[in-house]
Amino acid sequence: MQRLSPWKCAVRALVFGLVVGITAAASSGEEGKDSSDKSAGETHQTAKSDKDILTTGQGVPVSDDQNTLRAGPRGPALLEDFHFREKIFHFDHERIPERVVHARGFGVHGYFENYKPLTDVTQADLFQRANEKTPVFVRFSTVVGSRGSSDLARDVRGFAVKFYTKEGNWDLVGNNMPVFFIQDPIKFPDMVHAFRPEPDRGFPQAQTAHDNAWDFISLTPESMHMVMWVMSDRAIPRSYRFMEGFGVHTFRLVNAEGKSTFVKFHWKPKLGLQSVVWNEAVKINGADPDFHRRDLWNAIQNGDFPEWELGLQLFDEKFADQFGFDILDPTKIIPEEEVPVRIVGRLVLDRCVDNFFHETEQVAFCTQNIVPGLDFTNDPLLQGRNFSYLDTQLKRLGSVNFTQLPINAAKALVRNFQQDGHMNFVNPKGRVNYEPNSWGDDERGPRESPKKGFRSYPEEIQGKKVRARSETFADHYSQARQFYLSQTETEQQHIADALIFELSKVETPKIRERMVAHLRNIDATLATTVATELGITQLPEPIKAAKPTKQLNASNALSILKNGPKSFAGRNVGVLVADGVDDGLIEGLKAALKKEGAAMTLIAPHVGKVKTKKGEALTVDQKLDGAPSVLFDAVVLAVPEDAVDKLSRKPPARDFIADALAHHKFIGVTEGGSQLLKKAGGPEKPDDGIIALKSPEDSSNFVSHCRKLRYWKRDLNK
Ligand code: HDE
Repeated sequence: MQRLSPWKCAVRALVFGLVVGITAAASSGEEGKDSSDKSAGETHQTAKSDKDILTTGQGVPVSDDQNTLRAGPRGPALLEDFHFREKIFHFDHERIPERVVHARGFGVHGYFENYKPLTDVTQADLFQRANEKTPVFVRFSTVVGSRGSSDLARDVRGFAVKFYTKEGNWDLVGNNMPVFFIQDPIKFPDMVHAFRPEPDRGFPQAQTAHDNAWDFISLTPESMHMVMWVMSDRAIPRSYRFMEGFGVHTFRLVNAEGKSTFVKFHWKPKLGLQSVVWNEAVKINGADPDFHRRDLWNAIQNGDFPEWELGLQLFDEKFADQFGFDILDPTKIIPEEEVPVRIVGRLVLDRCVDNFFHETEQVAFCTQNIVPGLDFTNDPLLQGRNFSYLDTQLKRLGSVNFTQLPINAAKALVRNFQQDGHMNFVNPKGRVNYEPNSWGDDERGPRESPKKGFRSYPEEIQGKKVRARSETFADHYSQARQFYLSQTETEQQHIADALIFELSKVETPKIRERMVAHLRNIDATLATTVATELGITQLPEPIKAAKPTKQLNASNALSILKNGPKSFAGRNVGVLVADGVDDGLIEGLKAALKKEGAAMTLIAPHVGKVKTKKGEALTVDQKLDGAPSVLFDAVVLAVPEDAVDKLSRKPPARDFIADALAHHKFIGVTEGGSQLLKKAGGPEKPDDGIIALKSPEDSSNFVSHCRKLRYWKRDLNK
């Protein structure tokens, strides 16, 4: 190849540049129109007016965003292509570190409405006036999986709420379970390491069904209560809209007189609680890994704004002193039967983000963000979190000025002498950047306010400096047993099944046995069931407990199924149709579901339209292959008789039915639907969860059955 001198190179580049430039200008088509008349046929979309001209980061108008600058159409790229270099440079730096836990999340906007003044217990501004609305941003999340993992992992869900109050931001960074695995924050890194993919192999992703997780758990007796929650259906919610939220720790409320009241925070979903079954969760993860975020997005876009009520469990020192467990221990609840939940307001989520990264990814929750009228307690976990969250945000967002990002910025006025640092967007005026100072009123800047400013509750503290855990934290089994015994039989079976599944994935026999040894301290039947299914013939001795298991009263509030919803609102029915579908039935179902506040999705062997019995064209929402029954709360087989034979030979149709049966769903059937059900392996004699739809009027009967959500009595062995 011919070598050129630098001078010749430059001239050549210039000439080529000119030639390319001229050719581009000559064939650039009409401004404001799309064209593909360039030599290689690529699409060029040009600006209609000055306002929509594409620019570089420096605001320089761009003439061609499809081609890099080269020495000749087939020649090497030119380094001087500042537009290309800037674009790629920016792209290369698009990612910020994902959260070390709770990486996968979904955030939305809304408001909190306070029902009545709570001046008796707190001076927090947002609770002072009836019906006052405070803007909020809420981020739901899973814990263990990475940002790209799937929504239906068996896991705790984060329920983090940022209240933009008039007296500053308050972050209530909670979970959908009221307890936690550990009692001391020093164990958090070990716990998370053990739960995350194993370090040598980098899997399994987003699950605890592996040796490291259960090794850690089985060596951590304090985690047993939380293990019962995580093995329960709470860990596989149907969607964010159907789960509770908890602040977990005991906090303090402080009123204007300085009186403190202990509080535990609860979020109660207005649509009621609902979970899926494990086999369903596994399949949803494949069919729609974004099931939870899509659900929330759809609900908000359709104007069905999900709501929760905020409840407070309020109690004083006297109660704390006589309660059977330490109120500072985050592995314990206070049963609602002992301290009732006082409902004080509602949370309404009514707006999706404009941009996922800017809002959901960049939101920075910190447990240390509290406002006057609230305070911490000495729950060790809470104290540890107060350090961790601020620290982690600096790592993720890269600057101490993350508080200035729109999603994190307080809506209250922010005035102080903090300055500079990476990416500071505040441009302060004047010469004063310290206090005290003796400058005049106009220049002196902000001053402290003993009256309005945040004051810590003056709790009396004394003690020796020790590394020790309080002996009042030592009962690790009583509430685990209470949780288990408070469940229905179906829910207890699910807990056993989950333990069996998870431990069956553990390769090391002694870890499995150690877990069974813990279960013996919780419930004898549970321990035996799990042991049998794991092939453990000789039950291990129970783990030596620091405190013996107490027999506590069952708490019905702990069961999902005992607190089933009163309505089917917010749910979705998958209706399988084919050419020749009955027009009246579809109308009947649509009306009945609309009245209930539920949705309907029409599914057919193909997308586009099907022809109804009356010859109308009915628009289909989903193709059968992409809409398995696991994505719906109940299903209807509305197929005409002449479609049965062909459909029954299609594997997706057979799976649709087999799964609906296996997951205890209510199934509405037309005559054709009933034949299809049998051909696909359904029971000869329909059970009470299979509802005949002989005429459109039967639709409301079907919907009233659906309110029970699942037909748990279905015997799957038949
Ligand atoms: Fe977190 N946790 N956590 N956690 N946590 C984080 O902060 C931590 C704990 C919770 O949507 C991190 O911003 C420690 C309990 C939620 O952005 C990190 C301990 C509860 C979210 C962190 C706990 C939670 C986080 C990672 C034990 C329920 C997601 C990224 C002492 C009450 C917030 C981040 C969001 C996130 C630390 C235990 C809830 C590393 C050290 C208990 C909902 O700071």
